[in-house]
Amino acid sequence: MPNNVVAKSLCPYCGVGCGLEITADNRVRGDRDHPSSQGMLCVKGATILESIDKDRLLYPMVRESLSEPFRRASWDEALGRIASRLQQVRLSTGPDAICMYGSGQFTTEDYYVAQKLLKGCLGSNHFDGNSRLCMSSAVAGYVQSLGSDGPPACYDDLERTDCAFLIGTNTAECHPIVFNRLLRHRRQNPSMRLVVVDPRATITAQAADLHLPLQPGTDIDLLNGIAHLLVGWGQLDEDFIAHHTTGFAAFAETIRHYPPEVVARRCGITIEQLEACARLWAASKRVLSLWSMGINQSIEGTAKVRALINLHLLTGQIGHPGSGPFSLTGQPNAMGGREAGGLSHLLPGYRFIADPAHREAVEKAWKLPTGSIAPQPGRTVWEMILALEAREVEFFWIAATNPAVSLPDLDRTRRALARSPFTVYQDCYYPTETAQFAHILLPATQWSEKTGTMTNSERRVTLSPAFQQPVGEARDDWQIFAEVGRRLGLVEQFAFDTPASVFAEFAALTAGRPCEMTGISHERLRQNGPLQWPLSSGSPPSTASSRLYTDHRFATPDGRARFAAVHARGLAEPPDPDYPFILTNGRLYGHWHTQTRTGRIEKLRRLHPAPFIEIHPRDATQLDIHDGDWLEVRSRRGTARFAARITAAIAPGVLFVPMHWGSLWADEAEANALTHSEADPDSSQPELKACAVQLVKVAASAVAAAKICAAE
Ligand SMILES: Nc1nc2c(c(=O)[nH]1)N[C@H]1C(S)=C(S)[C@@H](COP(=O)(O)OP(=O)(O)OC[C@H]3O[C@@H](n4cnc5c(=O)[nH]c(N)nc54)[C@H](O)[C@@H]3O)O[C@H]1N2
Ligand SMILES: Nc1nc2c(c(=O)[nH]1)N[C@H]1C(S)=C(S)[C@@H](COP(=O)(O)OP(=O)(O)OC[C@H]3O[C@@H](n4cnc5c(=O)[nH]c(N)nc54)[C@H](O)[C@@H]3O)O[C@H]1N2
Ligand code: SF4
Ligand SMILES: [Mo]
Repeated sequence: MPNNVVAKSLCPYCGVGCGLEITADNRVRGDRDHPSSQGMLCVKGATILESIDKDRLLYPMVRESLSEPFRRASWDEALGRIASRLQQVRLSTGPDAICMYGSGQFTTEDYYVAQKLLKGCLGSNHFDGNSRLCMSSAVAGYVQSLGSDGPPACYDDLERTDCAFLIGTNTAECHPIVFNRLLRHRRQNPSMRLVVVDPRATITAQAADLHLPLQPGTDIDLLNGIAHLLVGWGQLDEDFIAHHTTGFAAFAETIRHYPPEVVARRCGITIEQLEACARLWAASKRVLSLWSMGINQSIEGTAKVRALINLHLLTGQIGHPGSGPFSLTGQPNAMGGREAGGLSHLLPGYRFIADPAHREAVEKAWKLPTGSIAPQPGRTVWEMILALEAREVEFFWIAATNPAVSLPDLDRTRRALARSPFTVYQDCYYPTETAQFAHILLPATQWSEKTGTMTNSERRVTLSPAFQQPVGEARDDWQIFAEVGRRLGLVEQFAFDTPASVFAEFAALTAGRPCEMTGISHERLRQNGPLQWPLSSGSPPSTASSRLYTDHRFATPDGRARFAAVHARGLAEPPDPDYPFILTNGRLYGHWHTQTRTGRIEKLRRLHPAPFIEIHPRDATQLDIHDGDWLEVRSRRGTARFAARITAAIAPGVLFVPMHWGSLWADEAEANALTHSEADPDSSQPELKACAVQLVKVAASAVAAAKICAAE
């Protein structure tokens, strides 16, 4: 370690997973030795330390009902209340009344102990993570097409591709270091091409060689349309299709229905744009496709992912350097969450609750009697909201996520949260919007104060060590879960003394699984630096990048990847005469989600001082809207107000608002006051990216009056 560096760590924001160095004078800089980021860093990683000591939740707080103020409590009292309530609910109503909602901002160790507590000890599979809102369509798409979850590509491929196909990702703002690596590669290899498919001319799209500004929700039309052209031109890898895939005939029949004129019309692009895009797929030896929420957050998210993977199977572009489908993971440890079984249908080691052999293997490892893990998958987070409405939940535990801002249809969400008879909320900051729905607040340590591992998008595990003292009485999430397990009587099962021992037990459970990590331990990570899975205990730790399926044997029972025959269904809530606009939403470079950290950093607040709504000049002229005018946006579920930003970067008929401003940070500017909860049938991921809205111009004085009323 360089001598002025006190710790090497990992950025706790996005799934790029940049390596950080903390210097003796308490600054953060990029770690040049980290293979994923090679010393680079964006503004969020660079400023992270400034948020650590602001507005922290310092000690446990309790209250009997939501109408009372909180009072400070000891850990002993808070944990005692939790354990006795859990015991009481378990013995009276049963484990189905117990739910936990966690997060891709947990470490793998936190996730693992939470699974053991809920699914093992309490017999409740009702653990879901906010990855349900984020990566679950990618997970379902990988499983259905390739036989297992797990992104097949690696960041090295960013520098080996001939054509990067970016669809539904604003990589420049949301995965900046991935984007930097792509741009650097293109500077050195001017023949490399960058294609961006996004209804908005984002910063990412502005850098593209070809931007397809498609109508929201028409990705499957586009992807099937590209396949239609490739097949028509004979641009397919027949050998690969014959030996390594199934389902080609049904796929070929489906894409017959996507001729260019139909596709171009539906997508709102020209036939020339479509053909130019298909020609790039045909001409490039190595196409790497990157995607994120524009694909996943859709009622057909899984089918979109599969339609994209189809193109890779059609052209044999997978398992080679520089090519393959590559989901950009949102949160820093959504990957680790999937590995540890952190969704309501999963168990650790990429196992499934529905599979009896998988349940048995985990029960054995957990030294629990056969049948301890319930056979039915648990509730997804939206099903938890519905169960709260129906008063079926008697114990609700929320940790490391802020659902009173980030779940869809907030009016309904908040009413459901308010119905919970007992909610524990475990976070680092106070206040957050969700705290008002809690009966018990537990202060959690966060990045810099706790040791744990996270896995980034390229399957690389990095150790994030504690290098400073926890603030107040905060405790690590995994420790809190383990202590509750011990109080419930499972002393042996929860006898972990260090995060390294938690990781060791988890890694043992990955033996022989696609995400094998038996060759990874805290000690090896300390000695060797970040390591990619799969890595078995017999293999030497290697820092070389790895990809999956290099032998073209896939994780399906017959070893073949599966083509999907999927038709486009469009948006759940298309525009109509009453609600004529499509509202989409997303992220800004400097802010992170609900601003719990970034809203407390001066530099980032100055970078993005206020929410706004983007509207095309044509629509603005029609409605006599000028830059800065206040607009009320109404959907069937709620309203919000934003200052207009007129820009041709958005398609006519489409509007964009940032997702970052919850009720703590602005008056009535919540994207999710407007969104709906319709979700993908396979992944249960809600279509957060699109809903139908109407626009009403409001006088500035009306906005000011509303603000005064709200303040009173
Ligand atoms: N700065 C910053 N970076 C982040 C985060 C953050 O909060 N702030 N969060 C992290 C997390 S958890 C995530 S999940 C990722 C998200 O990363 P991204 O998915 O890149 O971010 P978003 O802005 O949510 O949405 C991406 C794009 O989808 C487009 N889109 C909308 N509808 C459609 C459609 O129907 N089709 C297509 N093709 N595109 C569409 C939007 O116009 C938008 O530009 O970012 C991660 N990185
Ligand atoms: N409209 C709309 N809504 C969206 C999206 C969208 O694109 N549009 N995107 C969705 C997606 S992809 C995501 S990922 C979600 C994100 O939504 P959330 O998960 O609600 O957002 P965050 O603000 O990241 O909340 C994380 C919380 O965890 C806390 N925290 C950080 N570290 C720790 C820790 O170590 N322990 C504990 N206990 N707490 C910790 C932080 O203080 C913060 O309060 O939003 C979803 N909602
Ligand atoms: S790109 Fe992502 S991981 Fe890297 S510094 Fe920025 S927020 Fe952190
Ligand atoms: Mo996400």
